[in-house]
Amino acid sequence: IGDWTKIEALTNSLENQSVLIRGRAQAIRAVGKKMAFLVLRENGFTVQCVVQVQPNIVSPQMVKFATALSRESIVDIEGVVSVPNTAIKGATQQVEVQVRKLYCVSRAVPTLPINIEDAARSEIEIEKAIQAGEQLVRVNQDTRLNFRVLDLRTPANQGIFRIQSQVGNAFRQFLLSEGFVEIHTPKLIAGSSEGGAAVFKLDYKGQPACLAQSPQLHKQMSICGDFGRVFEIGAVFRAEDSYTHRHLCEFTGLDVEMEIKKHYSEVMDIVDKLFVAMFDSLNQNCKKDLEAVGRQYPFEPLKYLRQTLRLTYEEGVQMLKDAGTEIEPFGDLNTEAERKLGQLVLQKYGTEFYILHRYPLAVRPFYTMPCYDNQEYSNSFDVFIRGEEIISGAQRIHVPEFLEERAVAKGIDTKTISAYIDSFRYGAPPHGGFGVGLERVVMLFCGLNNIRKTSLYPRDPLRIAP
Ligand code: AMO
Repeated sequence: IGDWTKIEALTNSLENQSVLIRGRAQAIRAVGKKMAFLVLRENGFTVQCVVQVQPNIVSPQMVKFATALSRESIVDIEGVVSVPNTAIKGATQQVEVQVRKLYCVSRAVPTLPINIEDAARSEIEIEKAIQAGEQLVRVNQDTRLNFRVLDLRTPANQGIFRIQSQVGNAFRQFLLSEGFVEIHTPKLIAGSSEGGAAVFKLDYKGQPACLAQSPQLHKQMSICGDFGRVFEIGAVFRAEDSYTHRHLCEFTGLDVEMEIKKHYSEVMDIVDKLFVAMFDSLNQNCKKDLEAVGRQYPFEPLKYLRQTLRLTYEEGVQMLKDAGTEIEPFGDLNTEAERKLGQLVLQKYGTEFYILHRYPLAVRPFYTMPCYDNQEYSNSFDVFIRGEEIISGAQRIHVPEFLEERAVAKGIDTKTISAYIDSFRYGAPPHGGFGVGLERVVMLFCGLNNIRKTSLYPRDPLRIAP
């Protein structure tokens, strides 16, 4: 047995050569008793394999065995590459493999809860198939998520999670190159880190505790521990009762915290450079994955500028007002207003990625630094892709007495965060940071309509399995 060849690498240049391949049986078709076609799939690439009776090489039993294989079984094949005269439909590779040996490595059950080919079709393809009178099962989201292991095998899902991997990779690479240190903060903590009630409570050996709503407290404390610039990629837990397209009960947070010399714009500078580098790297390194996603869920590439647009909250509210949408000057933007502003920004500035800063203080968490010139506003920002929030960030209050005062004003039990507040009593540099939702970045970059598509095994108020 020689080296393994990837199905992706099966091209004309290998004509007449022996190859050894492994893949899943995507489709099996018998032609009488002497011949069968087997389409094998590996990483989204497919090849047609021909099992044909040949004296001393392929027996009628082997053809029978191939015909009886169940879809999605894993099969090893040794065979010879041939180039047919006509184009091959239903396979990505335009060569065939004439099978000499065939082994079933792992057998799938005969009836699958999801047909992968049906699950991989776009809405347009489904409509066409229905019009053509084809029998097909529309696979709904719940069924996909219930049988996620099968659903993940579609080319679009393979693409989505490779893109997700590249987002994390680009985030890490960029920050390391800018002198940030990767940290790992505890997920079991004594109290809420964001204020508010959306925490999963648990019993920690007799003490009340909860799952961290963010690494907020400990990433700031790490700045007090003199790391200067830190980041984390980790799980974030929110017990929100949100049944929306963009909320999960557990998501992956990409968090940053850094010392500031003069102004919170230093933090926005990092957001700007980081995301332009990330989008560039996705467009360069994930071309095939983006195409695979786009084939099932068509989308336009994200429009972004080389230098990210920054608007103040006041400017955003004014744009909305000018377009006839009334907004509370010191309230928050609701989803509809955010989307509307996204459209207005695209029309005026030609970008779908921008920063909105100087939010009203009243709508930001207790640890947010008010603006020096007007205490009704704060040194904070949100960042949007296609009119939806992907990042919140701010300069933090580093004066312990003031921090405590703000926490009390927001109704927070300061006993549960006393170690956090105390860490500012030993000298604390001015600092700021931001938190990004990984699943939201992938969802919005790819123009997808639901965050469950970009979470490997999503957790929402109704789902904790698989
Ligand atoms: P915030 O609560 O805005 O800020 O969260 C930061 C980012 O995380 C994502 N996000 C979510 N994603 C999926 N499901 C949810 N339920 C959910 N909630 C939030 C969003 C959001 O922009 N500590 C601050 C960040 C900071 O200031 O550093 C925080 O957690 O993309």
